[in-house]
Amino acid sequence: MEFEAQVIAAFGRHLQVRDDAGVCHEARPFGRRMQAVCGDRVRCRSDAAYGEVHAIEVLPRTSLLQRSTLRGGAEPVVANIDLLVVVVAPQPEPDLFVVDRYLCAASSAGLAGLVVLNKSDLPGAEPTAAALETYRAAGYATLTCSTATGAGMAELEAALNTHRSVFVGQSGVGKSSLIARLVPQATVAVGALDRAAEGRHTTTAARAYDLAPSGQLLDSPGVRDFAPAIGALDPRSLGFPEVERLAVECRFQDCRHLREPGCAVLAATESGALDPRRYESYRRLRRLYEDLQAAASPGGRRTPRRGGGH
Ligand SMILES: Nc1nc2c(ncn2[C@@H]2O[C@H](COP(=O)(O)OP(=O)(O)O)[C@@H](O)[C@H]2O)c(=O)[nH]1
Ligand SMILES: [Mg+2]
Ligand SMILES: [Zn+2]
Repeated sequence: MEFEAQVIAAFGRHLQVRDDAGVCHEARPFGRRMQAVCGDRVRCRSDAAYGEVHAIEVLPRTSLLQRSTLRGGAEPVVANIDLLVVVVAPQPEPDLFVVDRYLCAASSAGLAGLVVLNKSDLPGAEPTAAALETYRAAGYATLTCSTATGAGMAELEAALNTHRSVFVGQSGVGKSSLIARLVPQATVAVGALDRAAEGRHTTTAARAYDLAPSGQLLDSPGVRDFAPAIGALDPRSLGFPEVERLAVECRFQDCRHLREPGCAVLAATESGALDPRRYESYRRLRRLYEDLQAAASPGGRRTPRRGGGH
């Protein structure tokens, strides 16, 4: 028998799918090349004789968040979402370069980006709030909340409840705590280290939670290092909205905004109109982008600089 279902959890090649009647099944992708991720809609075949369900086809995706492999290839992370929520907190200390890269991956996938500062109850929340201001100026939605005090939780819920969102961010920022508050019936492990998935090359594990009235939240494990898939990035801006806005004024159409004459991005950095840390982040991603392009091309270098200069 064949049926369609949504992948609601993916642990490598172990899938949990939910059919349109709401029944969940354990399933395995059929064949080595079939790669289904959380959020995917899949066509399944169940073999009554063996009690096994196979996902045999991934149905067309409305969106796909992808990351880069060390060789410059693209690896799917989650599918069919419309909003990427990057969670940061005063503790653990935010790595804003990783936040930037997630947001670049979001824009290359056509997703809106929301930056959430959680743990606003902790001292040290103010400097992080200043960083949020930079994201707001760039054009992203931002929000401050605390799962400990409940501050900002109603606003967060309102921002999410009609979207299909993915939560990303460093391990320990409170993604699972946020989900536990937003989806009270969910069982999530708060404080659990996402150790198995922290490396770039380990299996991606993600899980979907329903959110009333029509939203869905996808939890994804924390990663220390995230690079957007380079093939999907806009070569002109790499997904930085400020750079995209400025680049139309650059003298050269193919300006890389590094040291070209007549570069509007460099001019804006010098005048202070463009945040220097965001520009530095652009520069690092540009270097990683070019390294990975070289690595991915035939005869290319095999080991690009990791993390683009971390
Ligand atoms: N002070 C404070 N601690 C929080 C808050 N939200 C989560 N935590 C704590 O931060 C730790 C990591 O939370 P968790 O949800 O597992 O983070 P995840 O790794 O991003 O899923 C846990 O000890 C939580 O209790 C908050 O708003 N304020
Ligand atoms: Mg977690
Ligand atoms: Zn330029």
